[in-house]
Amino acid sequence: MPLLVPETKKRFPKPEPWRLAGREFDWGARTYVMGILNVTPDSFSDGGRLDPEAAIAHALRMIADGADLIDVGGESTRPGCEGVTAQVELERILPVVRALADKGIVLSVDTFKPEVADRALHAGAALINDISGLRDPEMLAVAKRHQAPVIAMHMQGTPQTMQRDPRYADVVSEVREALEAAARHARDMGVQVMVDPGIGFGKTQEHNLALLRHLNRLHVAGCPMLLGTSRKGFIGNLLGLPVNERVEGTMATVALAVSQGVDVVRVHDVKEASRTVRVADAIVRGKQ
Ligand code: HH2
Repeated sequence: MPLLVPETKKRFPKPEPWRLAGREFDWGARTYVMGILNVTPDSFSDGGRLDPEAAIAHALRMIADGADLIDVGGESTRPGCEGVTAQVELERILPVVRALADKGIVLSVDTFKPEVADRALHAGAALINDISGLRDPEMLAVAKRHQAPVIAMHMQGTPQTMQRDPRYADVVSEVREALEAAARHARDMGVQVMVDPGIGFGKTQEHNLALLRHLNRLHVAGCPMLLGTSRKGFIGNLLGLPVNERVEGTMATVALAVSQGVDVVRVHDVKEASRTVRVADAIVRGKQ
């Protein structure tokens, strides 16, 4: 039986595999699961884990549940949130990054501040997750210095301004063009890049659904793609449910992401996502 290869992926060669903290990520072979570790008092669904010991324990649980890598964040980016200084962000994440990197866990650091990325990479993180889509040119310089890849996420505006009146003539084409530009920019600097359409960042309900419907059209040649839908507001809007009851809605998006060739899913509910991905990969990629 022929493998069901997502349409857009057929047009592109498989991205080259990446090596992160000694582990190979063979894009296209299967879907990888990124567990979310927010070391913040105010993240929208899992804030309140400021104690390093509790954060480390939670990360280890996610690894045991099947996470391939952990995304450590020290600043909430939920719409309208107050920012924190680099110093505060570093105090929150560095002890956690050091402890988890010592255990050989592959870590990304969720920050748009080059100084925070630099210190976290020194402490053992393997890649940068920049929700501002590489807006600060210093971020690529940091990545290049450490030979670390970056995740370039799409966002109009900033977390403080993004929810006000987002406008797109054609959201899918505009997000794809922005991702292509960010990827070109990173590659010109010699930095590996993963793209992410930035679900929920400066987008309306309709924008989010259109992007999810057309993930196939958002691939950028040679770049793996990450998707972050976990427990987000658009699921709550559809189901009328609070953040702690959005796991089934999240898993619907995870399965559909696999069918459209997404390479990494960023989730809070790792056990459920690992199981969903294994079944979806077996169907879509013939991977058992
Ligand atoms: N979403 C959030 C944060 N970082 N990074 C990428 N690459 N893609 C995403 O979709 C994404 C992200 C928001 O979710 P969360 O971390 O759960 O909440 P908060 O920003 O409030 O800490």
